[in-house]
Amino acid sequence: MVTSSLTSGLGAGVSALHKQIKNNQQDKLSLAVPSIHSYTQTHSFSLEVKLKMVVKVYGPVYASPKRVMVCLFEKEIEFETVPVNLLTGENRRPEYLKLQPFGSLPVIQDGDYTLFESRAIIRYYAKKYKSQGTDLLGKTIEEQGLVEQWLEVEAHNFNPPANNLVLHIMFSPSFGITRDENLIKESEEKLAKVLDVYEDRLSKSKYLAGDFVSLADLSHLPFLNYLVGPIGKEYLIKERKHVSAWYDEISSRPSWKRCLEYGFPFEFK
Ligand SMILES: N[C@@H](CCC(=O)N[C@@H](CS)C(=O)NCC(=O)O)C(=O)O
Repeated sequence: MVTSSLTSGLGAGVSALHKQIKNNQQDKLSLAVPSIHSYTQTHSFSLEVKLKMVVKVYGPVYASPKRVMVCLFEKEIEFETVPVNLLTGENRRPEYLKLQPFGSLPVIQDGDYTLFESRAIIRYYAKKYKSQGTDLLGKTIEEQGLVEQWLEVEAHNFNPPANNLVLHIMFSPSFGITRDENLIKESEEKLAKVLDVYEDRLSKSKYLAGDFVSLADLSHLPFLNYLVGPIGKEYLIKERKHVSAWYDEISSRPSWKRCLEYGFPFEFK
């Protein structure tokens, strides 16, 4: 989206720019704008042109992009989404691989700044807009350390078994993966042990890093949502009182409800 405001006389170049802005209401790439999120240029003759670049998030129906989107909503960062269909291999096309050379979702584009890896993206925006929207990083260095600790736990302890369950129960037919019952059983056992640690932690604090919601909590939402929904593992959450209360709390945030409106790769109840 491009916005402009003019307050006085125009030079020829500026007039041309204004005309171009009017012709490019949606910031098409033909408009030579600076590569930053939001830009305000004030000219000596009181002309103010505001050019606003909207963040693009690729693949909004999938889980890892939703990890990014929930944080963007919390940070009140405007974004638009670009559909990418994993099931038809759109993520293997050369244009997509230029943005994300491993072919995974998500990737974001912010002007000409491109970033992939969902947790790198959420850390980037939580730092860049620390004082805008919800502070998701913690106030003190100690709080920030705990946010980082639990974000790492999500990535390395929670996500691998949860991801195996999702892949083998939900996606195996569409991705041509042979459903591996042993892996499903083993992953569920691993995940149950991880959730026992969470139960203990959440009996002592409302959220993972303390009494404030953070990146660490929100980062769990996409795969928790699959577990309680299409994967049929809701009992893993519900049978743990504190984990259950935590899930209810974070999944009822308006930011997450807005993510759900973008839909899923498959229809499910
Ligand atoms: N570590 C990556 C993992 C992303 C990921 O696994 N994305 C899935 C969608 S939720 C995907 O793109 N899978 C297809 C593929 O990697 O080829 C991140 O967090 O961004």
